[in-house]
Amino acid sequence: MRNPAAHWDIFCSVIDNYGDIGVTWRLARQLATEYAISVRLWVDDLAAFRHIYPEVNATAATQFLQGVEIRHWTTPLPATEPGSVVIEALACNLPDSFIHAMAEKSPSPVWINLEYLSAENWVQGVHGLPSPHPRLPLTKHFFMPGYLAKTGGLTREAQLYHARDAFQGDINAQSRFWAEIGLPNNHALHLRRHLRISLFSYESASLAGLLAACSQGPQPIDLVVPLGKAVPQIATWFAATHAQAGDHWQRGNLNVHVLPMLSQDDYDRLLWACDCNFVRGEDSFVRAQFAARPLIWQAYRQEEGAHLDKLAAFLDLYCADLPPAGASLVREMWQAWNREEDIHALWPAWIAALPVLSEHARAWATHLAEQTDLAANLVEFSGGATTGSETLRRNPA
Ligand code: TRH
Repeated sequence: MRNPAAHWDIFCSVIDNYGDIGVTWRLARQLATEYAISVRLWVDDLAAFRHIYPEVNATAATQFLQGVEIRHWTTPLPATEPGSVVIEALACNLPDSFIHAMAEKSPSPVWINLEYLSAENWVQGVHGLPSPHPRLPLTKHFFMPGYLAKTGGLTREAQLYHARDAFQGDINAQSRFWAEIGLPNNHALHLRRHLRISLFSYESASLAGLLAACSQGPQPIDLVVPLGKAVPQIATWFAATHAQAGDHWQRGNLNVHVLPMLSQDDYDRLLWACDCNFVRGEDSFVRAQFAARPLIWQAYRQEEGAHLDKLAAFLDLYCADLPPAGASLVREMWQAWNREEDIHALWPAWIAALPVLSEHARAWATHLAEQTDLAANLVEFSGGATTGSETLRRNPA
């Protein structure tokens, strides 16, 4: 039963890539599905949104998908009554007209500044801090996603681990999935002892070393690559003149399969189905952690190497419970990948360590599930978004 009185606005400005819309779309869906909140998601770039959710109409001013009202964030913004909670996601800066409408509302909306994810310690000191508006009777609150106790947690739907375990335990479901995306199914896979690895990365000087190591390795590898920034570089390595979804290239023991970008839910299935996942940025990184599979993360490059601080902070958390040999291998591999160094020499040790890394990845995913998720923390922080009528509570979904 939808709670019409509890109405939230989420604003997303697509900077570049897909993380901004990836993070906000996932959160909006969860709030609508699990808390019956009436969510209005404002997005300035609907064309980018379509890449991760093809059902989006890139020209519609308003559309309703998966229980979320999606509004095209145009400038000027049409006059709109703000919701009881307003989430300004990933430093997108709300339109002034909307802020003034918020100031006229009584009671004032709960104004949340949802920041980018970091494992760094300082995040705990900022989470929840108020930031009063200099002129208007409004206060914005910092809300920091994170892995640590005093943070807002991570977006994790209630049924995610159940769906993951059902899929990972069902070889027929996996075979159907591989067939749907145009790859040989599992039975053939097991006969050929192929490793399946997904790759979602930025351009990188490390890519050539990875491809060479896979090609020269002793085990056949299917490298599954959704269309994106790495594909042109991979095509060049194969001396292919062009690259498009459906292309397959092979050299030595390396088979590369180029896919279209998948829906977020199909991309989850790809992460669950593979033996190892290269991911990037924020949202694919979190989803790969939930997938309970070994992963290699490429942080989104930032000025003065700030992304390397984020990398180091996460490695401290992730490697804490790894056996020393595994911990140093993960640190070496991730740092080399983020510094765009050659990882050719590290690759055989990485492949040999997959059983240990897989066990750790599952333990890490289990650990993450002990943390209250971001949506639950947002609802609780917003006073359950009570609107005098009822406090929101999670649907069993
Ligand atoms: O696309 P990104 O590099 O986005 C980045 C990061 O979020 C970074 O933190 C931010 O500062 C920058 O944008 C502005 O990586 P990310 O975060 O993994 O987002 C990708 C989204 O695309 C994620 O929601 C997963 C989704 N996706 C699909 O839905 N289908 C696919 O096939 C693939 C490969 C990704």
